[in-house]
Amino acid sequence: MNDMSTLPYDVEAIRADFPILSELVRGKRLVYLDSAGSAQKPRQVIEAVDRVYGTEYANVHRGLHFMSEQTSARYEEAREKVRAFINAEHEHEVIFTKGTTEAINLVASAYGDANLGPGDEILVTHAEHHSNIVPWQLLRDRCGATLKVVPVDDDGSFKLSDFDEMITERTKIVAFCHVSNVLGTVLPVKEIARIAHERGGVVVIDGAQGVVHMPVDVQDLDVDFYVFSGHKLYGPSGIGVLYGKEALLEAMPPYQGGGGMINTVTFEKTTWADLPDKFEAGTPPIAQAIGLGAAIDYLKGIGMAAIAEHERGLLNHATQRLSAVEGLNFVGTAAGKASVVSFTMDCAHPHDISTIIDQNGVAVRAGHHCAQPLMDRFDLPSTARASLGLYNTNEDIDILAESLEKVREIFR
Ligand code: C6P
Repeated sequence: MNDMSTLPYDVEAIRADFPILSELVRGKRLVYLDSAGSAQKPRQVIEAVDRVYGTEYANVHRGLHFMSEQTSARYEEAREKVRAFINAEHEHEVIFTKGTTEAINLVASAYGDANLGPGDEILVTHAEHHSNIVPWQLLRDRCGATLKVVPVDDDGSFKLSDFDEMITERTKIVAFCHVSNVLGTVLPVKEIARIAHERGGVVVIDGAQGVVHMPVDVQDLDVDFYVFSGHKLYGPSGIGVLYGKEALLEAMPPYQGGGGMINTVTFEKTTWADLPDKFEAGTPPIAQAIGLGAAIDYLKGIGMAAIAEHERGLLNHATQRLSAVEGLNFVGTAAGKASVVSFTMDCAHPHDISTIIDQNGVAVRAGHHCAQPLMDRFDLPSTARASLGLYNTNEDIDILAESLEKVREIFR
């Protein structure tokens, strides 16, 4: 992906682009630390979606009238923006889905059902989100394969040597997160793909928390599938991306049947449309895709490398400030982690932490983060999680730390 910005990082100017950040919560400044749950939207995205509905809306690829042609062009432009953003080789390797969850289910069904059988293995890590566990369990139960789990260490790090030991010639699918939504651990995707390919496995990367924090180049990583959600990438909800290598997508049967994905239909036989339409049955999320394109334009204007650097600074500050809070324990401290900070406190349950600091306008997520096996691994029912995004500041972190001190006072 080619970043366009050469300007210094101006977080106040960025914050001014996000209308919601000037909303007050219980009379206090909103300190939004739940971007891993869903990120806020800049006005450029909000206006792009508004423009679709206000000036150029019709169904796509179905009409020969002006509005349909306009909307279809904008929709396909969004696909090209996604292609460039992740450096896919071809536009038709970008399939629009509802989100990460649907994209993984698509691969598990369309690729998995056609290629896996009894005795084959699917490898996931212990740090996966339920979206990257349950679809593979469903596949396992349909086809008789085995689901194997690569461990994570006590500090949340992932050891390539563990993976290397567990992968076998029977491993057909390696389905790992790029970045853990709980631990912030960044997995060495390029090395994982190299090892998996040596053994004949196909690599599916859940990039929901990866693509938001760093530049992603799917050709350089050499992954077979890479999936992510628009709403975590400062774009609309209801839109996601499945990137897949052309040859794999070509060979896969459709995931869903319906309008738009066919070439010809008779009651006897249906033939499929070419990529990407074969995997986009029904009216797609049109305004959402165009909004995602606007989010990508916005991110390119800032630069993903610059965002990564800003977030590194935030993570350092958060690590330092929160370490000083008595009785606070970090969950996930792997080297090189992304700006996702999970923690517990010895004096209070994560739900109490979240409820109390919410009184100060501080939004964090508390719970199992849709990663129950990982909570079991750490023997925890839940954690509190502050996830830092491109618009956060050191002041946000200071307010979080002060609010946690109040939690300590209340529960001491
Ligand atoms: N994690 C979180 O608070 P969807 O819901 O399809 O957009 O994304 C699912 C998903 C898949 N993988 C990872 C690594 C994720 O973090 C998520 C979503 C949110 O952590 C909501 S549960």
